[in-house]
Amino acid sequence: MSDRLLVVSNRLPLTTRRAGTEWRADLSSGGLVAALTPVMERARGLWIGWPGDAPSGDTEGRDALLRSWEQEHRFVSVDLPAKITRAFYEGYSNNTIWPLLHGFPTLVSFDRETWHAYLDANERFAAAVIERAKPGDLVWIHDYQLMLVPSLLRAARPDIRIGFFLHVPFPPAEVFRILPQRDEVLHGLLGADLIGFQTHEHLGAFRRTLLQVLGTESRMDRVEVDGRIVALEAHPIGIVTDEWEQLVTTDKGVARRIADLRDRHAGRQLVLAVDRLDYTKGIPERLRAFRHFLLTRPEWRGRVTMIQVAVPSRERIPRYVELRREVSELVGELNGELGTATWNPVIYLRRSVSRSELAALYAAADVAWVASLRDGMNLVAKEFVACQRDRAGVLLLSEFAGAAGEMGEALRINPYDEQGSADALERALKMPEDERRERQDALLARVRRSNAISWAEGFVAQLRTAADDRDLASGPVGEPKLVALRRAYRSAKRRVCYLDYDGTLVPLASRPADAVPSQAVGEIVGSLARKRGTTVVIVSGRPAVDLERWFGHLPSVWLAAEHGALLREPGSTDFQSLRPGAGTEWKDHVRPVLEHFAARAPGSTVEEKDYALAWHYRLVEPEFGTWLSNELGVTLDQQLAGTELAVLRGSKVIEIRYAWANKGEVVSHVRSIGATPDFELAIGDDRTDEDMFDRLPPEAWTVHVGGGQTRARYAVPGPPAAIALIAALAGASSAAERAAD
Ligand code: GDG
Repeated sequence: MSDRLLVVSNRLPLTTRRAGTEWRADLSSGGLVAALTPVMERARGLWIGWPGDAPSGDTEGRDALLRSWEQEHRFVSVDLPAKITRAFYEGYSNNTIWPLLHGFPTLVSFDRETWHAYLDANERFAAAVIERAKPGDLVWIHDYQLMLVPSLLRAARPDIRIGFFLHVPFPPAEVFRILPQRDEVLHGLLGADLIGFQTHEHLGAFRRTLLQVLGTESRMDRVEVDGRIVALEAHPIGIVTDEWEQLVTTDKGVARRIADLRDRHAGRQLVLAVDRLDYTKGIPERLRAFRHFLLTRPEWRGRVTMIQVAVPSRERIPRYVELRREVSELVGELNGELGTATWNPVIYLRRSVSRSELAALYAAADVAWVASLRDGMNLVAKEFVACQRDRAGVLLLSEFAGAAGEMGEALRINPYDEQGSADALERALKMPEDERRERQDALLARVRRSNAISWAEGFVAQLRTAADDRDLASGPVGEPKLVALRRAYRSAKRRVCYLDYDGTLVPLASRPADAVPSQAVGEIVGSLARKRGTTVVIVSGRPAVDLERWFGHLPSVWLAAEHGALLREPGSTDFQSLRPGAGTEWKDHVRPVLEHFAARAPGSTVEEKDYALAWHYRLVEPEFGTWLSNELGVTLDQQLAGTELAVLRGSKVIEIRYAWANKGEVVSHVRSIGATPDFELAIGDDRTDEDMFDRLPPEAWTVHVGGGQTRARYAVPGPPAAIALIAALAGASSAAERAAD
């Protein structure tokens, strides 16, 4: 098995250009290149991406150049025909997905043609990987331009390991769902073994979107799709801290520039802003806040200068052209209005500066001001901290940048709040040195520790683990061997059998009232319960009255109703709450919501239990029912956030109950009483039964009933097989034959 790393990103870190009759290529030195180079070298990696131009006319020289880059630098070029490049890059990627993921729905353009170009380009990237990948290779796909590549690779090459990292934010579900191709894009991502996000907030938004759009439930760190586990992770990117620190400490040119900047601005504090010219970065908002600062605090005029570096970006998209004009106007007005013959409030550099110049600016500034309206991470914040080293400038950081989650010692601002931002700026400019130093030391230590190298190595290590574990929970689980099961049962002294009811002892029925146990089933469970040394626990979501009616007469059985909210011990005639004192007043708030949904969906009903409420929609037209159940689930999730209650999505039912009322708790409770059993069996058919399987030790006989995903060790096809299995233990063969009829 190969273990190489194939990095896939929209842009290769090189740019080709024609110089006279020759072709040349320049290597770009971004943070991603520096972060990935060490892991790429160790893993004998390849970098696959677009070189940034379109082949036209005589391409021989260019082809030869690209081939040589592939051999020397292991950069593989994916060529995109000119006719799709624009629609793919400026169209769907930057005019649809970018504003969508940054939460600017009004800027999202919807266009079938650009979607087709996106699909086409993603197929080309995937094809380049498919052609070169060897079995076992790790493929790491970067960012929003390539969200379909994971599933395209999964379909063609299940033998490789696929990771995806989203550098930009993931928006709230309400925003993402406006995308006409929302299902395709989500399924595209879910082809990966690992999906990484910058922050837990983005990860949480992705999970809520899966639920709301696809009806797919997930856990904090994983989602199960088509018999696989897709690992989910918040994995914030860092910078190559050493490089920046070295630039400011050892590079003579940088030292000269720093001295020069300080000299020229002697007697003034410098406030630095560095951004791509993008509407997500809050450039106009910051300029307006700076104006407000100078207008309301005239004593600062002449004593503080803002340097704004704005790198032009995506200039063929009208919104960016408009922004460029807006920023120029704002700067012009501000300087015209408040500047003097010897001082300009803003120095505006609308171009890219060299890395050394940037490092000098970071080092010379007193304050860096990050005003992003939305930002995946924001590396500028981290680069400033690295370059300041022991100088201890102050960072103003937008709470909407991913970096805010990690950089608690910065002064947090809401960039939409002019006055709040101006107050924070004044605080920064006046901050005493010991406070600045304390904040800077903590920030620097963290920026050094969570750096780009550890980020890249961590992601790759996580991808290896995720891919190794992806099939653990799935794979065809076989039926248990009855002979072995019986032998284990007989040789044990203390046995506990946990039996689910609906879908296990009786087939699922359209109306719960119709799912009554046959006499034969009653006999089988009865004879198992009467066996010496055997404890039977009926664990069901049903209300207590149902279990009481059907199994109440049996000796030595535990009855666990409402998923364990209510328990009846053997020998007792009363059900007790698993958590005495749990209230039920919440039902008065939730019931009207369920009734509202029941009124909208003919055929659906509300069921009231002692400690739970449920909305059943088995009889509702399937598509409408599923859609409505997603709506209800999301509404309730929001309403119940922070309470002890949980929303459970079952088979054609949404149930609200206490989070502690789950079948896993029943297992723990029964196991906490008496000696540890030497034989344990649990049989169940739905998601709630997985909690039992999880809580039992690995050697327990866990049996899933029916098809689909499970964490049980075994599976049987349906209730008749489940009953046959129980009968085999109970020695109730004649009843079993009747039950099968
Ligand atoms: C995306 C996400 C996420 C800027 N001006 C110059 C220059 N830069 C460099 C900076 C920094 C980078 O560009 C900008 O990175 P950001 O993180 O601030 O923002 P995006 O470009 O939008 O990046 C973002 C990032 O991906 C990584 O995951 O943090 O949230 O939007 O490194 O130094 N570099 C040079 N001259 C300049 O004038 N040489």
